Amino acid sequence: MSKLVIILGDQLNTKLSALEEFKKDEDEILMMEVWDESSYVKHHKKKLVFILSAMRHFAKSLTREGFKVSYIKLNSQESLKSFTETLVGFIETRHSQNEAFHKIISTEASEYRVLEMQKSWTELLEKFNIIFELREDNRFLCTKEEFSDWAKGKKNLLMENFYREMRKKNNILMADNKKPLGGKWNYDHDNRESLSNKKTLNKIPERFIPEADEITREVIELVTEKFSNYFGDIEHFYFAVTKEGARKALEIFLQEYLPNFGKYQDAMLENEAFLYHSVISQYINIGLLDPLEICKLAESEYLKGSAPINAVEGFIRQILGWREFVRGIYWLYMPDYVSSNALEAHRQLPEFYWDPNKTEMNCLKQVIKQTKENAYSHHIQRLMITGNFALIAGINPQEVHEWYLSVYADAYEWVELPNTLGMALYADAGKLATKPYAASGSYINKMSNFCKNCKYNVKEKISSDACPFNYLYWDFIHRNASTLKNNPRLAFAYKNLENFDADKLTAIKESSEKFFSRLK
Ligand code: FAD
Ligand code: DLZ
Ligand code: SF4
Repeated sequence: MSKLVIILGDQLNTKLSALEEFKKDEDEILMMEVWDESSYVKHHKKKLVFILSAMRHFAKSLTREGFKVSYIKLNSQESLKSFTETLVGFIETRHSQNEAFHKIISTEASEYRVLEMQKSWTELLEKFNIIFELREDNRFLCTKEEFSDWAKGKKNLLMENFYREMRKKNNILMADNKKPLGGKWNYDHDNRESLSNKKTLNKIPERFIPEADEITREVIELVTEKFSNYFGDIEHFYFAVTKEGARKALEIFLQEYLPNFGKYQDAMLENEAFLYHSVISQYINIGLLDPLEICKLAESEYLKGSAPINAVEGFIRQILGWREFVRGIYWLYMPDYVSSNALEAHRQLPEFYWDPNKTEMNCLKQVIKQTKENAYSHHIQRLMITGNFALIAGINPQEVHEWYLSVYADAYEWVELPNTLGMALYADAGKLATKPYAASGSYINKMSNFCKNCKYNVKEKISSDACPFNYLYWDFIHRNASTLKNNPRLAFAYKNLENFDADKLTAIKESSEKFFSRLK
């Protein structure tokens, strides 16, 4: 009797724990495309094409390597609503053909929702006399247990401290004397240059775009037919869908973009969605790239002298530090985390998040337009434009969460939720970030060229053509004083607020009210 290994859509890697001890001559793999996974949020069409095409390519490469694979396609009879129903249907068919599995193995799902489902399979499969084994996810550098051990007894969980531990544990950018290479742990201060007035623009290299093959074209047809009402443009699909393609994209990034990654990490430009970012999160999150290998390759660019320390350290910190840290936070606080709303924000998500033509605020229009086109926007755009607006306008965190989970090709709840609820909205009362990332128009004007083409005036604070970020920022600070004023990182803002006279405060409130009354 053989074993069946289930591989989920974001587990596309042959080093997956569920595949350990796999016997090619006896065992079998099952991969399932199911309706529930396509519809738990209305995923961006490019995200759907990416994941379904990558799953199909992975199954094909497994077959080529001699694995026996059963693959259930979304538009086939066997594909049912959920993983559970589809799995049961599959086992029943095999039983009716006198083919039985004695054991089913799976790697823990990356998201709470699916992990709970997997946990129910032990009892379910007993009825079929099948043992179910659920293995730990080995695609992360810090286990859930290690993270909760690290967090134990700490009043505040600081990413920077966690990151240093990860550097030491994985021996990345470390000198022999256990000190950081280059002398400093963190070069963030060197990473805040703007690009808004630069000739350097001409030098941003062209992006690598692999050609869509027959499998991808078939998935594009499927998504066009079945998910036409979902958000996002399907045209100009540009993601790699194989391990080799993702690796090529990474190598091009390391050679052509990494040297400038640090310096311009926070910069934003109209019509330049990617700048010097790596655009690889979607590949790492589904298993096509390995996080430790990426960090080592980036480190070697520094050791070879091809990229400066601020760029390499900054890039590695995102993967070894932030990525692992947000996952740790997710598992430490789920399931309650998803419903947090510390700032009691209840306003509904404005329509323009789904249709950029419905706003005249150019920064929001441009970032949402890029999101619609690419299923991508870079970190500062997510945090300081769409996130910042949702924060200061008091948009309901659960609605914002659903938006971020839908619109980006790299979005899975374990990584999206802490970034949205914790980092962008401070809805978790500071479990992830030490302060809310609230900012007025002057930050956006400093870091981008969006304000040059905006109907609003970024220099104006309150008048009818004033940039809404300016008065909404102070309205936010004032509105949330009881919760935030003792935060030492906001001391400067609250000190300023104290000096506002009553008329100024009234004008801020009135402009904000007026803005909100027009917001749909
Ligand atoms: P780069 O800027 O080139 O960074 C390199 C890599 O570092 C990324 O590929 C990613 O794997 C990792 N990384 C960087 N920042 C973070 C972070 N804050 N958390 C976790 N990993 C990070 N990232 C996702 O992968 N999925 C999401 O659903 C997601 N949702 C987000 C929602 C909000 C509100 C915010 C503020 C951030 C979110 N991020 C998310 C984090 C980050 O914005 C993306 O990882 C990054 O923009 C991906 O683009 P890139 O590959 O070009 O990254
Ligand atoms: C995101 C996604 C989608 C859209 N479709 C599928 C699918 O049909 N089959 C599958 O195995 N995985 C899919 N995924 C990824 C899963 O949602 C992902 O594996 C879980 O979210 C992990 O918890
Ligand atoms: Fe955005 Fe204000 Fe600048 Fe317009 S003026 S682009 S709304 S920051």
